[in-house]
Parts: sequence; structure tokens; C-alpha cells
Amino acid sequence: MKARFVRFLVVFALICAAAACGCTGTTGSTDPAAQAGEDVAWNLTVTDGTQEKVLSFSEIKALPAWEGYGYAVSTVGIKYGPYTVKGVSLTTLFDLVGGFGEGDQVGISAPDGYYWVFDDEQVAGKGFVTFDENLKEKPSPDLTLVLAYEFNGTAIPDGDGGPLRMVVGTDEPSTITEGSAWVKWVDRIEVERS
Ligand SMILES: Nc1nc2c(c(=O)[nH]1)N[C@H]1C(S)=C(S)[C@@H](COP(=O)(O)O)O[C@H]1N2
Ligand SMILES: [Mo]
Repeated sequence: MKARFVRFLVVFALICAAAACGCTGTTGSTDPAAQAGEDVAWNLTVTDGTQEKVLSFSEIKALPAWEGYGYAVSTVGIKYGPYTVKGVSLTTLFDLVGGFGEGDQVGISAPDGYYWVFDDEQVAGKGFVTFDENLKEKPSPDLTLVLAYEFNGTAIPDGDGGPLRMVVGTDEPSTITEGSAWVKWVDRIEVERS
């Protein structure tokens, strides 16, 4: 009787261990993204009002990637970066809903209610205010609007606006852009047709 109870306890302990193992995500999944720990639960809606695409985090990572730099300044003058940035350019996302035309605008929004609009000039990489490292305004190089999922080679933490954050991207690390355009926690991108 006693031996059977001990055996029961051992089996019970093994079941618990197996369950705990499952909780850490090391068993069961055949999705390569999930096995690599990239199965972030986040959906992005891209729409132009008529067509709508909902993309999972791993679907976004499977799109052609943009890589470059991002360096921002907040309204109170705190600098963030420069970061190496990896993500998807807005232009790539627009292609999923019929492109982006002259006079169109795009609204980027997040679950906290933050909403930022870029016009067609900005989508083309022009018309931004940019600064040098001393926060002196300087002429803008061509910029790229990027929906970023990595800063400095790692996933963007929630506190930094991850998993998806807008970045005004540059090809070199020394151009600073305004942080207000760097929408955190992006979950919706809406093209407003002219
Ligand atoms: N979703 C969301 N994104 C946002 C904001 C916000 O309030 N909500 N604030 C913006 C502003 S005004 C600035 S200056 C930067 C601040 O970035 P930080 O929170 O990483 O300091 O985020 C921008 N992105
Ligand atoms: Mo800001």
C-alpha cells in the first residue's frame, strides 16, 4: 500500500514536470517561428477602407525587411538611439492594400488611442524636421517610414513601444528625428485615399 502511494507521488510529480515544461514552450509546437520564440501575440490591421489585411507578427517578419538606423528625440529633449533598426517599410505594407497614391495620407494608431498622420510627401521620405547630434536643425536626408520589430538586433520591449513601433528611418546613424512620429504599440495602419 505504502509503495503504491510513493509510486503515485512519483508519477504525479512527473506529470507536473511535463506540464511545467509545456508552459515554457519547449514542447508541442511545429511552427518554426514559435519554436524560435517569435510567436508574439500581436495582430496588425492594414486597410484602405475597402480592402483590409490582418497580419500576425510572424507574417510581418516574413515580408521583405528594411534595415537601417533610427535616432529620435522626445519633446523634452531626451535622445533615444541611435539604434540599428529592422522592420518593414510602410510602402511594402501599402502594396497589400492596393498601394499609396499622390495626395493619400496614412494614419498610424495604437491601443492607447495615440494617432499620427503622415502625408504623401513624408511617405516619400521628405518634409521631416531633422537634427544633428547637438539637436541643431539640419537639412533632411531621404528618410524611410518603417514599422520596426527589432532595435539593435533584438525584439522591441513593450516599454519601448514593442512589438511594433513606427520609426523614421535613416541610412546613417547621425540623423535625429522627432519622437512624436515614433508611434508605439502600432496595431492599425489606415490609408486615407484622396
Ligand atoms: N502609442 C503611443 N506612441 C507614442 C506616444 C504615445 O503617447 N502613445 N508618444 C509619442 C511621443 S510624443 C514621443 S516623444 C515618443 C516618446 O517615446 P518614449 O515613450 O519611448 O519616451 O513616443 C511617441 N509615440
Ligand atoms: Mo513627445
